[in-house]
Amino acid sequence: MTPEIIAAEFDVPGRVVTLLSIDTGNVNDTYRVIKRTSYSEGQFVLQRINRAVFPRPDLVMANMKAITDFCHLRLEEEAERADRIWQLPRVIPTLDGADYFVDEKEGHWRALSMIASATSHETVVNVEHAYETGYVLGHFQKIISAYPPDRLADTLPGFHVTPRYLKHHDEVVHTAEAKKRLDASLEARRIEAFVEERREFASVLEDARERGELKLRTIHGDPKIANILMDDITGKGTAIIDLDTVKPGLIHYDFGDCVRSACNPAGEEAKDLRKVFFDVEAFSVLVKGYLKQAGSFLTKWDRKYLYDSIRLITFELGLRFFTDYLAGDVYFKTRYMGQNLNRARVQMKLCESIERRESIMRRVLEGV
Ligand code: GN1
Ligand code: MG
Repeated sequence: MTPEIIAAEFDVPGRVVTLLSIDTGNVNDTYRVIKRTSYSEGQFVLQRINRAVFPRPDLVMANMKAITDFCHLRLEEEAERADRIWQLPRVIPTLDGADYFVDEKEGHWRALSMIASATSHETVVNVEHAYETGYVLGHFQKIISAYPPDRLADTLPGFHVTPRYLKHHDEVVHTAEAKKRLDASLEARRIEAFVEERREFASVLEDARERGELKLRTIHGDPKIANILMDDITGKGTAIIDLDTVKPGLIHYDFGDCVRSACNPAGEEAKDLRKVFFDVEAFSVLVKGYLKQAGSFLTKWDRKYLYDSIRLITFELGLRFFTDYLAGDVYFKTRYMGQNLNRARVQMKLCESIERRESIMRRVLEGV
């Protein structure tokens, strides 16, 4: 079945005009679908869930449906008092009323409503954008933290549990493929040494969780800057998208991921490493926006680990890209040979930059 035929299986009026591929995601296949009737046009997002990453797409969809229904109710309730119109994609049912469509090859497809007149950016474009990025994350966390995490399935066991990525790395590094790639590249060996030097640090959040200092909550899982949409008309944040990793986790995974992606002006795919650094100015503004919303629910312990979460999630993503490179590029989609190694280099450079700014970053986190 072609994506065009699958698009017609969802409950949106009209005929399919075209499908435009959106290739910014690293995991799922995503399309923008345009449908027309004789009097109007409707657009939505069509995605094939990556089965190699999400072995149980049915549970991903159950989580997504539960959390979006919950959030839509809350957003409606607060609409009168809100300073803006908050939006969140809705799961569009199939013509049979299901939350997803299964094709003849067991591919799982879903349709999501499109947030119109809003833009996603890979990097921070100005001060207001940095503030709004933190504000949107804090607002979303505030809403979903009221949703009991034990009602959600764990769709990706070990997701953001850094010691598990380290263990996986340790298995992969001994394979023939990894040895070949390490032998061939000085850069890969340099990253390998970088990982070794930070082994101890990898368990900082999980140790705090085991000690009971940090608790599992409902989290987004992937709140990188590109998943936070800015309203084209007002310039304010309006929605957070990409909800397939909503599940139980630590809010620190989200904070760290949002900050590492927003405070690297060169972006995740940078090729010139000299342009990669941690932008403390964007960071201090983002933190202001974040705390405006999140200040009310963060505990003393939550605050204590905010700095570590930024360093850790940056390191973790570097490690994930690097391990995938060593494994032969089996998890993240790539467009050129060596892309995962390059992505790893970017995150590790950023991690180094974060480490060098630790004291000022801690002051920013305490001072607001
Ligand atoms: C992946 O596909 P995308 O871009 O939404 C990944 C995230 C990474 C991100 C880095 C399920 O997300 O964890 O932070 O790439 N998602 C999964 O860009 O592994
Ligand atoms: Mg994602």
